[in-house]
Amino acid sequence: MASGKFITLEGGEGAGKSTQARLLAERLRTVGHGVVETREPGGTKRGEKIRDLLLSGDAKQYGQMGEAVLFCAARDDHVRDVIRPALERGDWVICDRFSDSTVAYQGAAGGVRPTLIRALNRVAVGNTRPDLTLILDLPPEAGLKRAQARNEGKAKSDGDDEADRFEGMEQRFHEALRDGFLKIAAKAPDRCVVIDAQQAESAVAERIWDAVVERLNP
Ligand code: Z5A
Repeated sequence: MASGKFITLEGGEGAGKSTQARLLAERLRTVGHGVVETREPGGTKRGEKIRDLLLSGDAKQYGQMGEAVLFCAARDDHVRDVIRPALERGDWVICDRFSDSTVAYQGAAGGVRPTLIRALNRVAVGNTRPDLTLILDLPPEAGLKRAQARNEGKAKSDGDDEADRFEGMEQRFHEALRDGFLKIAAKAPDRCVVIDAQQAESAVAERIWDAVVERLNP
């Protein structure tokens, strides 16, 4: 039934996903597509409440499995209320993180068994799977430095300088995360394209546009 296209951006902290999601949406609009920009966790009022719980660290007490369930509960709501209806209208959906983040964060880096993550994602996602996933790859130190610089800038303007729940994890976690995303890409080459996110913003945007043109012919 769906006639729009579903693109997800994935990767570690500070890889440039939000920046590139915005640039890609602008470019797709200029060629005449309706575009819905959204993110996970979140994307709906109920999902944003779950996001607050997760990113504040309040959900840490439930353990990695409990957090995986919460990410997937938010995803289920998001897919039903926002993503699927937009695709059915013929819009293009650009989502900043999606199911691969649960595979990488709670699975590869967090230690929840892959079969459990797959089962949760199957329930939340159903047939609404991405047409294209852009995996923005860069060394964790570089991404964390960018995220930190952005947080410091934000702290100056709104007085909130906290790193979120996952930015505060140790180096080993971020290495496992990067490895997890690269493994996802290697297992699903028809859906995933790895983008070198160390380049300048404009160069990353061009590489992303090339991938979108090649895979989805916008
Ligand atoms: N999470 C999970 O564990 N399980 C799940 O299933 C899901 C999510 C869905 C969401 O946090 C957290 O939830 C996330 C994973 C977890 N972990 N954390 N932390 P979020 O939405 O608040 O943040 P994020 O998704 O991790 O993204 P980010 O760290 O905020 O960064 P980003 O979106 O990839 O990057 P950005 O904001 O576009 O750029 C960061 C800074 O770098 C900014 O100042 C830019 O101007 C700059 N930038 C961007 N591109 C460049 C280039 N190319 N060169 C130089 N500087 C750049």
